[in-house]
Amino acid sequence: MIDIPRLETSADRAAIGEALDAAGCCLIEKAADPSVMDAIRAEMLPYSGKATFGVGEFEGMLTRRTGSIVDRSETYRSLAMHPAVMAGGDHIFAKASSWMLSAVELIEIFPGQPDQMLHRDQWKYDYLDLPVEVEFNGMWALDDFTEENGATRVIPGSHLWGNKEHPTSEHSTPAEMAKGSLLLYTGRLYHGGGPNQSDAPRAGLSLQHCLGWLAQSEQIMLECPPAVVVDWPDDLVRFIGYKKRADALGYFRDSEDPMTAVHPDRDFGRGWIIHEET
Ligand SMILES: O=C(O)CCC(=O)C(=O)O
Ligand SMILES: [Fe+2]
Repeated sequence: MIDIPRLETSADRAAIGEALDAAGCCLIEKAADPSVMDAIRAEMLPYSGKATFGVGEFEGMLTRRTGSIVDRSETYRSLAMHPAVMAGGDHIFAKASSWMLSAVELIEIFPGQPDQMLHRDQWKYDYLDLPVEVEFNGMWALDDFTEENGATRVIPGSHLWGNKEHPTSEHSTPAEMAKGSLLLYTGRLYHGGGPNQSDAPRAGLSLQHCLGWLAQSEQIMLECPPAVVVDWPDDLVRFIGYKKRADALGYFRDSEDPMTAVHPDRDFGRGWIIHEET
């Protein structure tokens, strides 16, 4: 097994692309200040405190998942388009018309939670052995991630495998990282939450991004309707889905741009052809 490529925050876009091609994952050490992680956690506390444990083994009966992060956490919004995320997504989806945010989830693995089945996130799009990457995901460490507290386990290089491999935990390695670090990985990489054998929960902010022509995992646009996003930067609003996703895909009303729903007084043009991100 190859090692997880570990990059400095100063790594350029090409280095991130090369690491993802080679390993299907990479880790950006201390990509954000730990205080930013604490702020996200504090903003989510009123909601995570009320969230319940998973109902199935995959979700984790001792794992708490809290969503709707984009509207609930202003601090996350400032991080959503982090340069490393954009570099990775632009590289993985280089041939696509567009890509976008698909889901953001606070995942807290509590003590006693056993390891999660190793899986490929893109199995959500049916159990197809897709020949291309259709998802690009990540995990912000809201705590220090250690093998003991359930650091996400990955199999570097497994993005090139097929669906028939049935890897077990021994084939994987824990993505140990300091608070504020960012693990990036593709939709075909085998990975899973690690077992928490410590005495405190492990919190991570799980990110998912997908090709523009796929359904988002989370109904982000229902959570963030036009009245909620009206004062947000245009690039963020587009990133969560208010955009034409490809030619003739994702238009609003009479071939209008979905941004018209947010800003009826502005002119975003009409027509099916998209001119951005092609
Ligand atoms: O919490 C983790 O470390 C990973 C969780 C995960 O991969 C998933 O739920 O799809
Ligand atoms: Fe996963």
